[in-house]
Amino acid sequence: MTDIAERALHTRIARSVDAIRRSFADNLFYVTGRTLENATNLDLYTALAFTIRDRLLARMVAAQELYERRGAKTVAYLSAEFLLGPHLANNMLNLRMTDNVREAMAGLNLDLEAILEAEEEPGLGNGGLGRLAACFMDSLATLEIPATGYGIRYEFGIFEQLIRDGWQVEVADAWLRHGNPWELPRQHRYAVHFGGRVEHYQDEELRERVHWVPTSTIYGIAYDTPILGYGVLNVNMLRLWKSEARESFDLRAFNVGDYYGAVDDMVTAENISKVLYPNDEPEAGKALRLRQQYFFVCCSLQDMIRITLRDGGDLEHFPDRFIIQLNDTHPAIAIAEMMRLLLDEHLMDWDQAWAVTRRSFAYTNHTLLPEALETWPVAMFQSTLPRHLEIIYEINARFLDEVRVRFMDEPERLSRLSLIDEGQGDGVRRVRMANLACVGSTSINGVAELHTQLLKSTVLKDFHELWPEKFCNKTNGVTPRRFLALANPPLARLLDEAVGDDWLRNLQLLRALEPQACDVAFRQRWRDIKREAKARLSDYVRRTCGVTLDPDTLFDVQVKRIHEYKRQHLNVLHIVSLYQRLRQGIAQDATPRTFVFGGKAAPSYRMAKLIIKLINSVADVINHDTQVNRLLRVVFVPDFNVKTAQHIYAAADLSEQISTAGKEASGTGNMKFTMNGALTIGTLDGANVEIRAAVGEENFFLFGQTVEQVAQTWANGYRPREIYERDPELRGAIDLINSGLFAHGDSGLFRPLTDNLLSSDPFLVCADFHDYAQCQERAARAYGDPEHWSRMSILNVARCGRFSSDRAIREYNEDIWNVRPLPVTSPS
Ligand code: NBG
Repeated sequence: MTDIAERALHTRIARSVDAIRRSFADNLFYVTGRTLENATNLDLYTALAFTIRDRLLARMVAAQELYERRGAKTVAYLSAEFLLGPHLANNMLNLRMTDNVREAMAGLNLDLEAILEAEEEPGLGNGGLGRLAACFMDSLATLEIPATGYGIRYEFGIFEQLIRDGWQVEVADAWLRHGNPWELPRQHRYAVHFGGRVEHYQDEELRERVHWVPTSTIYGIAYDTPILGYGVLNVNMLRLWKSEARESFDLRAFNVGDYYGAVDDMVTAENISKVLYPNDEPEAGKALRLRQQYFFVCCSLQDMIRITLRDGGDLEHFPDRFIIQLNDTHPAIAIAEMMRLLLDEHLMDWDQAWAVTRRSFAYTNHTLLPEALETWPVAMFQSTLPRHLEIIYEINARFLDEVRVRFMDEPERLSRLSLIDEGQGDGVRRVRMANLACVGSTSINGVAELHTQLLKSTVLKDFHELWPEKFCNKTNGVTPRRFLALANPPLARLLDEAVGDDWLRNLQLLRALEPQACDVAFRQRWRDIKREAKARLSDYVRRTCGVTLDPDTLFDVQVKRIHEYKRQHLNVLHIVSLYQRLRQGIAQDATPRTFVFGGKAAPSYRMAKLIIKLINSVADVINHDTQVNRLLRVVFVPDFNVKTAQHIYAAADLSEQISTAGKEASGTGNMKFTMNGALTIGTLDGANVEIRAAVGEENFFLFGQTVEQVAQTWANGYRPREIYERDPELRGAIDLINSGLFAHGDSGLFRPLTDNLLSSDPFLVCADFHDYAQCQERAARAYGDPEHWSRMSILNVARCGRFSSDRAIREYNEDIWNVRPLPVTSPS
């Protein structure tokens, strides 16, 4: 360890309130050029961010030096998305400096919360998949496992959502506009080629070799973000790639006449890392997306190879140095790229290269929705990555030979397993990325028990029959640091008091809460904390949406991407039917409720956007109806992201996890709610099944068809209109929507939605409506008994230990990665 790193690692002075205050004043002046008198919140934030960064750099250097010196086996987590959320508070927490910082700021008459609020969210992800990657990075560092996250430094992350007249409006997310104190630009820079053709030749030893002659080349530059473990000295790296033109904008490199040509090159190159694609959109024609995937994977693999060789290893032993986890198929092209690098650049022969490649990769699948399984048209592949297509054909030929030996005379099985979809439907041949990922990986996992089981029996059935030993389940988890300690400090303090403060590193310790569920005084404090969180959310909602909420009502919350399979419209139908009952005076003794929604819809997903409009329209009418609005309120919180989420989870009484069974791979919001003491109303889908088993079925509101029943319903010939005709509640709700009441008399506005429900209803909203409404009634009644409700809520928290991402990462490590933790220690 260098002297500086070592010294900085062990100085206690730097953490004192006084030192923080001095360092903050220095940074304010030298970084932002401001003084306390004229600084804005953004300036204060920047100064504080640099103050914290100064304190973590020594740890970062120490950890990276140790990993390098030991040649430590490292997890490379490849993901097109990392939805980190704000850094500052998280880093203060993980450094255990929050109290000192708060005191230092208070000494300057500054409000820490207002400063934290000024941080732009790095929203480099769409939803669960990207957030999972962020939780995993947090746990890897906390468990002292050497790891690097590799991804893309999008200049624009997920769009910002505004609500205008009830509709979603997308605004570009210019998160870097004020700079980013948390990233360190590096000198690592790798060439990435595209297009062109492939030449075959014989080398001196008369071996067949291939040379790719690309038409364009760009560069990837590394930007590192340190990821701190909680309560340990380890710091891992998130390495994100930014694309740049061939040369920096150097006029000498171009002839003077081609100035604009040079500018164009630069623009084209920089486009690659420009913007994150929203998901739930058709893949078709997104050549840029394929380029993005290849771009970050190519840089990442070159980086890993450089590190392996730097430390004196040879590439045959690459799998002893790195284990690469593919987060969904977005980085699956890495399998072909690894082969290309080993064959063409490092001159291995095929068998050796394939043996190394296969040992280096593991694949996580995150979806069962067929439309979400990535495929790329062969023609697009050919023109973008001709050498990779050739390699994929070769992998496929050899793979199918292997299959033929096992399953003779089964052409259909062969065509299902093939890496190429021959395009029976539309005549377009496609590369199947999931098949490539399966063939090139040592391990294939789903993200909840049910999901893994369904993978084995449906989408990846043929692969499971071929290689059952490759499959395993790794149920998702979420980090309690961000989603409990940061999102809900009062609850965290109560837990410290009740079970000691080790629970943040070992969530299973919350078990010790169980006896407290019987303690009347404890339950009262539990309720006080929940009420406080609801008051905070109400305050936030009043400031941001101008809607007043009553913290003494049941807070019923559904926040997640807007998608038909997640069935926000089922929730709305129930609200409309409650409204109708209240209007008709049938339910005046009803439990007063507040329904909270949040989530983004993909910009071209019309039905999802119409659902947002419906929620807002229903909210508008109900909230203004003085006859009912003491008992019923609805609010849509705009721009749901990690930052806004932290206001919401803590405040929920009831968590809506109501996807059609078999559609949600796992869900992770469900876990965040549970950790914060919300009870779940949910179907037997994804991780709900395991949450229910963990917290006890009596502490969970279950409804809806099971996976088997769903299949049966379809097999029987599903006719939603008949349900509509039979069920007066459902009919009433749909008719009320169609009456135009929520659309200023426009009875056509929501027709696409209601017609869809009555004709095909692909997600069985009508089939589950009655059961859902009844279950909602049970939940409302249970809420009417606060002592009972608090007991259930406490038990949910006491039993949520399994849903920590620490547990998930431990399992990945034991079963797939086998990386030895390497604690950074402080020499005494
Ligand atoms: C999502 C699933 C969720 C799951 C997360 C994380 C994709 C493709 N999949 O159910 O829909 O919790 O992944 O595994 O975003």
